[in-house]
Amino acid sequence: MPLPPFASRPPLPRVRPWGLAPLMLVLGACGAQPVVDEAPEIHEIVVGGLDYTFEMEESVPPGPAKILFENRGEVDHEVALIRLQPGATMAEFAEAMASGEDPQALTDGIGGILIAGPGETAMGSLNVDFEAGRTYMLVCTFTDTPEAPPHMELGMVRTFTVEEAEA
Ligand SMILES: [Cu+2]
Repeated sequence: MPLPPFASRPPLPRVRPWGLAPLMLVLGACGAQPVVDEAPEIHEIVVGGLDYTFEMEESVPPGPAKILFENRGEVDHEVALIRLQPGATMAEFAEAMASGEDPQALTDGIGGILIAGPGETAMGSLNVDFEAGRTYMLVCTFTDTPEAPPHMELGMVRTFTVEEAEA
């Protein structure tokens, strides 16, 4: 069966009152992970996007993980994975965003972005190596109309922690 032409897909309405461009600048801080001989177990994490919240575990084990994104809502959603600086909080991040300040100083790398339409699972996945004891943040910056507040202001922002490494 031939695939439908890509152009037939209606464009996703997407308005970003603030871009993730500043956060992209910290991409380089993520660093490459060394290749090891023994393949470690990859923890699969499914993030659910609802109108307007994220569903996932409160904490995850350290080490390699694969993140999938399921949109369980009725509007388009994204999930951006951001690692916070040690000690930085989601509240500080939200405050910086709201006041128009650059929140980059509070972040320590972005793991990528997944996008999914209503009822869909994002085509790709994020492969990350979770650092023990760190706090990561999920955020959706989409808005439903140009006048509407970004989803993060409606509740689509949350953090989760990575468990300490086993002694
Ligand atoms: Cu959203």
